Order: sequence, then structure tokens, then C-alpha cells
Amino acid sequence: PAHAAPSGDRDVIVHLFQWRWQSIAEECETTLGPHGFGAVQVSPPQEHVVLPGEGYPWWQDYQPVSYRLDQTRRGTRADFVDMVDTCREAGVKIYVDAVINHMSGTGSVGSGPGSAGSAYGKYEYPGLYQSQDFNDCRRDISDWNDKWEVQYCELVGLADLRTSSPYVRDRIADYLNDLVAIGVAGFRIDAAKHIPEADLQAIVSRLDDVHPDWGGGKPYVFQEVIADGTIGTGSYTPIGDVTEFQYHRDISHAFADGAISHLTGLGGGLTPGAEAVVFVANHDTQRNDPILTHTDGARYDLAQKFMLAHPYGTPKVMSSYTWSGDDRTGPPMSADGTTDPTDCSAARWVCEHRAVAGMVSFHNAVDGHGIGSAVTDGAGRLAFARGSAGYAAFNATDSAWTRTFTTGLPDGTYCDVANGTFVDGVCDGPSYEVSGGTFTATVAADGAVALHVGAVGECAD
Ligand code: LAG
Ligand code: CA
Repeated sequence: PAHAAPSGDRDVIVHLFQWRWQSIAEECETTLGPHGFGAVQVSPPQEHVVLPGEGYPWWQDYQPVSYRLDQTRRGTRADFVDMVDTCREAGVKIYVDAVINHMSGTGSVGSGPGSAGSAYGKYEYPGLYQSQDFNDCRRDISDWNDKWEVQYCELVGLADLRTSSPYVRDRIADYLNDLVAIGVAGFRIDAAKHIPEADLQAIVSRLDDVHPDWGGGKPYVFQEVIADGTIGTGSYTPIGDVTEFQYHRDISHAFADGAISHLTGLGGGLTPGAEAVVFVANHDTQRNDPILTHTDGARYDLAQKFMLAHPYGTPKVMSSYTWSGDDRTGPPMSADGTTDPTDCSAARWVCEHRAVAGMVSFHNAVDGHGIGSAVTDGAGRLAFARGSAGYAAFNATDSAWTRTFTTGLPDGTYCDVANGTFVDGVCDGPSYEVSGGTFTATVAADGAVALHVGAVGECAD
């Protein structure tokens, strides 16, 4: 394209977990841009440990050994730069998963060099960090009720950076600003709860402005805070947005149990929606504490569609790969541990974001409209209006739901973006006639119907 698509208020994030940079670039052009996704959360791009003895696990990336982008299992620095440019031209921002609380752990001692060839050892990263740049508590966090331990000791044995030090803050800011200069528009702050608030604030305050196409302001920052009785999300909201894990638990249990009738109130009592990033599953929960994941098929897709229809929070859609048995298993890869290009039609790449792509247009079109009138069967079925801009019905049961729905929509022929997409005036799914504000639909078992004012017109066929 000759010019960047308008960024508008596109805010939906998709986590293309473990995807190669070149595959992300292609997905931005072919799918994410056209369907209105706002941003991609990419896996950590800095040089990382390489662990052939453990089968090149996915979590190599969470053990940095330098801030070089030269070579990770997902490609080169040039590939990364090309991805950022290509996605920006498609109107899609790149958010980097920033691993800045720690460097590598005990598991990788002696197994160097890193993915780009750097020599290292735990607490020794030549030219970057030496022993004095790490906190003195050189043992695992043991008492998670002790805030000091959580922030100054080691998370699963990972060398804990002395983020109170101006030198360390500058090195981290240099890394993040290298990414901003490339065109990166935001960051997920990994393990934010383990970084003292004042330290993280000092690092974030060093960030440069983003690319003019994204408005030129400060980068978007959302912090991974798994709130508990010791550290809540409110400690970090003065710095940026936060992940809301209680939303993940609430929506996942509701859909898993077929008890969704109360979900018009989803998010009530949690972090204010304007500061919350929400998700049905993430790369950790789908392994460590699965409630509802891609292995649950249509019911899980339904929950992600609901998230995109509901006004609370900034939605983050998960896109996964499968594994069996060992949850350390990395993505499809070649013998040397470098990641294969993504092929959504091949085994193991789930690409579940494609199943909910039409709902991204719904999310964008109903922005600013609250939840209007709702109907429910009192258990697994719920439908609601988003003002006069949209209407969506969800059926988390094993049998179809047929009824006439009363909407605030103007009369017309609407594309059902829960079962198809509407791009450039072409609907590739079913359509419904709204007449006198009502329409009659059969919502399939584990299915949804979603109509909005941005997807009006005749069906393509
Ligand atoms: C995160 N957020 O706060 C990431 O979302 C999570 O995926 C990261 O853990 C963690 N924090 C550190 O960035 C992942 C794996 C861990 C893995 C760690 C470092 O879930 O299992 O630890 O990345 O690679 C692994 C071993 C540990 C070992 C450690 C250090 O599993 O047994 O102690 O490496 O050698
Ligand atoms: Ca720390």
C-alpha cells in the first residue's frame, strides 16, 4: 500500500505466539490489516539461551543473554525490521514482549553461546551486565506473600536485574528505544510484578516517542501483573495498562460451565476497563492452569468472540500451536531449533485468531457504545445490543437457540461476522435481514451471531 492505513482506535491485540518474523509480516498483510486487528504481541526478540538438551523449549526466549536482535529462533534483525515496516503499512502495530526483569537462569549455565553467538554465564553478560548489576538475593522467591522477595529475589532461578541502578535502567531503555526507533509501538512488560514500581516507572519514563504513523506519543505499555493479596494491579496502573487475570478466570469458567447469563456484567469489580488488557487464555495459562483453551474447540472460540463483543478491557486474542505431553515443547522447528514458517493449514499451528477475525470488525464498529438491552435463558445463552451499532447472541449450550431478537439496528441486510467476515464490502458468511429492528436467527450450539452497522450489504453469493 502507498500509505499507512489509519490507525484509528484499532486496539485488538493478537498474540502470535512463537511465530517467525516473516510469517507475522505476511499475516499482517493478508489477514490482520484487512480485518482490523490493531496490534500483534510478538515473542521476545532479544538474543536468548539455546537449550538443545531440553529440546529447544519455547521458553528459551524468556532467558535473555543480550539485547541484540541479530538472530533468534524466529529470524534476523533485518527480518524483524521488515516485519515492523510491513505491518505498519498494513495498519498493524507491533508490541514487543519485553523481558527486562531478569536475564538467564541456572538451567542454562555452561550451555552457551546464545542464539546470536554471545558468550554468557549467569550474572555475566560480556559488554552488558556484570555481577554488580544483579540483586543480592541470589535465590528463588520462596515467600510470595513477601513483596520484597517477589521483587528482589529470583523468579524461577532467573538472574534478577538490579533495576534500581541507573546503569541497568539505561541499558534496558536503550534496548526498548532501539525497538521504538525500528517502529515498535508498544510493549508487554514481562514479569512486571517482579520489578519494583519505581524502577519500572523510571524505565518507562526513558522511552522515546513512537513512529509518527502511530501518533508520535509514548509507546503503549501493558504490564503482566498476576495480581494477588500481596501485589495488586493498582500498584502498576499509574505506569501503564495491566493484564487482568481475574477476567481470564471469570470468562473461561463461565464458558466452560455454560453459565454465561450474568456476563453482561463481566469485569465489574475488576481493574477499570480502560486500564485492563483481557484474554481468555495466554501462553502460560494454557499450559499451567488451563480452564478453556484451543483444545476445547468451538466453545473456546465462542469465548474469544464474546470477549470481542463485550466492552470491558482491551482484548488480546491468543493464537497457539499444539503440543502433546511435554509442555516445554517448542513450535514446529527444524533440527537446529529455528522455528518453521507458520502454515495455518498444517498440523500444530492452530491460528485460532482467524476463527474470530470477523468479530474484530464488530469490536471496532461498536466502540463507544455500551451494553444495551439483553436477553438470556438464565443459563448458557445470552444476547445483547451495543447501542444502535451492533447486536450479538451467544449460545454456550449443546443445542441450537432459535428466537427473534429486538435490536436498535437500522433496517437492512447485515453480515453475520461471528460466522464470516466482511471486508471491502464482501460478506463471506451468512446474512440476516433486520426489519422493524428485529431479526430471527438460529444460533448454533456453541455458536454466535453478530451483526453491526459496519457490515451492511448484500451477501456476496
Ligand atoms: C513470565 N511472565 O511473568 C512469562 O509469561 C513466563 O512464560 C516465563 O516463564 C516467566 N515469566 C519468566 O520470564 C517461562 C517458563 C518457565 C521458564 C522461564 C525461563 O514458564 O518454565 O523457566 O520461562 O525460560 C525455565 C525452567 C525453570 C528454570 C528456569 C531457569 O522451567 O525450571 O528454573 O528456566 O533456568
Ligand atoms: Ca526483580
